[in-house]
Amino acid sequence: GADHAAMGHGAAAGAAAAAPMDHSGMSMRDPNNAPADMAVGVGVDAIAPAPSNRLADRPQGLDDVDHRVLVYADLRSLTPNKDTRAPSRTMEIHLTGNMERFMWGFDGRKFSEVVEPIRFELNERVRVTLVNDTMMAHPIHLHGHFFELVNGHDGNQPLKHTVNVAPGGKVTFDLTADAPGDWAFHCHLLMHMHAGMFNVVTVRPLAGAAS
Ligand SMILES: [Cu+2]
Repeated sequence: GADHAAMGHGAAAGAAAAAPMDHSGMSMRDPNNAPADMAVGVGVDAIAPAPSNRLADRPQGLDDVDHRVLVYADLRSLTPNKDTRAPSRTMEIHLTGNMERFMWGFDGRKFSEVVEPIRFELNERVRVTLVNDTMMAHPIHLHGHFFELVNGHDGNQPLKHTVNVAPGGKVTFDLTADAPGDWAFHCHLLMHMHAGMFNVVTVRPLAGAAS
């Protein structure tokens, strides 16, 4: 029920105008809330104005149940995290879509429009934040690696290869890019992946340092 209500609202907002406004006349996709290289075009019907960390929130469909619900903030790794280096770089990736047109992508682009993969240096330690600008949850999956969810359990951050990002939410993970090669990175709702919410993560030694 909640999903359909949210989707209906998104479709209505997207149909209202080329540059959708909310009921108070504010732009629903202010580029100031997006990374500079994000494509804010027809593939983006909204940009979250104030994305929040929702790792302690119950997921959709379990918000009203009267039993205890396990949430991401509860999870701790059994063994201490192996890579204790602080991230040397941060990156923000937006999960974007246009509900009415069933367009999905990262940073406003579907995979067929993407010209650059997401690049990591081999063994680089990076902090990646996923921002969900849409009104649906997206389980985002990276092949080849386990990343650590930044959920408050410093040193025992849970290891994941997929994380469900709540609507209007953001999730941060620390990644040690220790698997050289080209890896799929995509929403695990496969119709979203097929519609374009997909990119390649490329892990390479520094140029000139390759053996
Ligand atoms: Cu998705």
